[in-house]
Amino acid sequence: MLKPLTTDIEALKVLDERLRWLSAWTIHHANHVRDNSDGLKVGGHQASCASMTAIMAALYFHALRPNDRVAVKPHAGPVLHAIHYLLGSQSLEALENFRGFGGAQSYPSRTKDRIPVDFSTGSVGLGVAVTLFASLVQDYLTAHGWMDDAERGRFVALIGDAELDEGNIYEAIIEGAKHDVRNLWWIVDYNRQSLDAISADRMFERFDEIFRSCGWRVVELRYGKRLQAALDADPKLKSWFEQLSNAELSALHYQGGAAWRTRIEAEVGKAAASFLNEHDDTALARVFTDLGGHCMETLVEAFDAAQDDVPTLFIAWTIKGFGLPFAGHKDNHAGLMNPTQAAALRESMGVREGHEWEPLEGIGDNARTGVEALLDRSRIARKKRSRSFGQISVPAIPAPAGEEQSTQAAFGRILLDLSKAGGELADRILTTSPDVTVSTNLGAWVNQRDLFRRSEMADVLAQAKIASAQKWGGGNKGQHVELGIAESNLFLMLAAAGLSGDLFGTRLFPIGTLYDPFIARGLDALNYACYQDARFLLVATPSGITLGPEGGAHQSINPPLIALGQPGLRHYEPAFADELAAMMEEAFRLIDAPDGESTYLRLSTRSIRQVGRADDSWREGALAGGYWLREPAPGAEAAIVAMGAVMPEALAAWEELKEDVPGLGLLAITSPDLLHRGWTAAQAARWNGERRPSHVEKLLSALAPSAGLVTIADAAPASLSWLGGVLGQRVAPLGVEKFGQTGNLADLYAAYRLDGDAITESIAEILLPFRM
Ligand SMILES: Cc1ncc(C[n+]2csc(CCOP(=O)(O)OP(=O)(O)O)c2C)c(N)n1
Ligand SMILES: [Mg+2]
Repeated sequence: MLKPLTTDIEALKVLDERLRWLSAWTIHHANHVRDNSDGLKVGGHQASCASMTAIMAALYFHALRPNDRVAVKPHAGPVLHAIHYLLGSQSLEALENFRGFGGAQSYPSRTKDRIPVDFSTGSVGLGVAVTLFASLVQDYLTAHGWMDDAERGRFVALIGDAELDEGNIYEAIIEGAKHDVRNLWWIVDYNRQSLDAISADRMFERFDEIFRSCGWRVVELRYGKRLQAALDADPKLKSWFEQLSNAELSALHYQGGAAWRTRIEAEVGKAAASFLNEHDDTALARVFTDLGGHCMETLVEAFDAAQDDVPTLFIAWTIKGFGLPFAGHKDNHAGLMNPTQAAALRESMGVREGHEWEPLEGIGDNARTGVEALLDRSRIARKKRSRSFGQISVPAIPAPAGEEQSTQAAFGRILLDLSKAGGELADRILTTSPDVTVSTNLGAWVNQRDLFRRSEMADVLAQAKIASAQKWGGGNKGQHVELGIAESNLFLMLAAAGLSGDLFGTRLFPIGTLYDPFIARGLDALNYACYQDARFLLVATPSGITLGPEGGAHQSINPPLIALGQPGLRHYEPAFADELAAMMEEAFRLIDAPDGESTYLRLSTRSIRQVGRADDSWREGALAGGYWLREPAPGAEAAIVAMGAVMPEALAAWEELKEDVPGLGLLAITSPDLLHRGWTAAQAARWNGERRPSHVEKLLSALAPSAGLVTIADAAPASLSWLGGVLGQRVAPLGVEKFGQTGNLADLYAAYRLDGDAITESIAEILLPFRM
């Protein structure tokens, strides 16, 4: 690597200041200049931006290479926008509309911002950890021959120090150590302040130890060059400085030079006399604010020195609000400069009033040439990378044969068949599971396709001739990433693998499995994956109280409701193996389609008798959310509406009641999520004059307007009870509302009213008004 010229360092310093100005001004403009019609506070984080501008200038205008990807600390979003504004890839209009509708987003967004954003951020901790899994995906793609070494990059996370309290970071680095992850730079903006308060003292020593023990190199950038020189020259001053608590440091940074002088005079005394004589108050403040994260020479040196692929944690000491009037103040997290303070900052930066947005306004000719040259040379991507879809043609997926099957077993069988048949889709599938590979029926697939490991892994037990159904060998062609039990890691892995087409140009078909109740364990990471439009297939099994003897701690009740409210994730809940095959085919198609999404399959271990099919007419309805498994007579007064594993009870009840309740229908629901979406979309379309009934409206209009529906699902009854609202039909909802207990299915279904008796009683109740 070429040593940076002195002029580059000077130019980087100018850019640091410019980023501080532009980020502060963008936020100020949104809060104090732009019209505010509703009186809501617009907000933004000037202090959080100011503490990172030197780090980001050194990174974006010096250290980053074209293939590097960055997750930016959410509240430093305006700095990222300012960088792209200086590079010509962000528009003035978007900055003027920061936090406004269609403007630059408050927190960097892959999908909504017009600039290239590698990873969306917002929920702290997740943006950090996802870079680790993205690096693992890069290793996977390289090992599988889909990526050249020359295309490989480094994964950088810019982290707030309080973000280090998020547990998901540690779950990730533990997993990373197992997989020998590399090419990671995590840079902590160690300003020792969080949102509420000043951080706990000396916590960073703990962080230091934790990271080192996971195989990371830790580089502490505590002092800038000037501060280092001053402290080296005066050991007493140094030991005094180093024992200051985080709170004392913050207070002194806020109070400034005179306060430093008073404290030093009182506490170091004569030993520091010559140092104090040589520095007036302004110079004192300048020396003590020269922390590593604000010193360009220190940053550039540290980045240049870390050229191998060892994962590296940089702890860069900074001051929150550096260079702004509330620097170091403990309440500055959401602090905004007032117009007088903003004008003073503008003047100190040499920016004329009315010229606030001019990128290089007030930068003198000498410096300007160097700055322009550096901007020209910046190697980061200026344009959004195009997304890559439609790479694979998804083959028809046949249903596994078998009179009696569970959807979970059918899932394992379908994957095994796919693997045996071979082909492009099978080769692009990456499976992953947090220690439930075997119990979610991925075992046969793994036996065929092996574990992914960067170095060959022998199946020691097989070599020792110990009989086992699981053959767990692995190597760099393996396709299964086995994770430890940390569901948050599963979703971050799915997020990273689900973005492989966008990040690396090669789309993978990631499949993650876990037990349905533990979706809640990683829910924010799942939401995070969907927010970035990562594409994957999530298979959750077993589910509901149908897992019987496993008991209440493993029974899931509300995931269908979670899915109903989760954008970017389509819920399917099949009852039969042929439905499942159709849904998996659709899920693969959706992974690779521009207007696609991710899919969540809620499966069961209950083996049930499969239904005979006269033809394929059920298929379209099953993929749209539901179909009549037993057609109602036109204008029928009642229907049983059932989803998933309780279909045998619904079918049996239908047989029993069909004589007494003429025309009784049985509606199989395969996706309340899709039905609900279709319903609201049709309503919205009607406002635009388009009259097209939704699938659910068409299904239910086969019944009388006054018909009664008995809904039943092994889930919260609200998953289906809303169906009554579509056409105003009455509903008797059956489902699970209390934590379950252990038991066999007959006992459990009777206790929780999921059996035939409950359906019969509910039908009677719902028809009663007409019988009276
Ligand atoms: C999961 C989550 N919890 C809470 C928040 C609200 N929040 C935003 S920033 C922040 C703390 C910021 O402190 P730090 O990480 O040190 O960043 P700084 O602004 O000091 O650079 C909090 C609690 C969030 N964005 N995400
Ligand atoms: Mg902080």
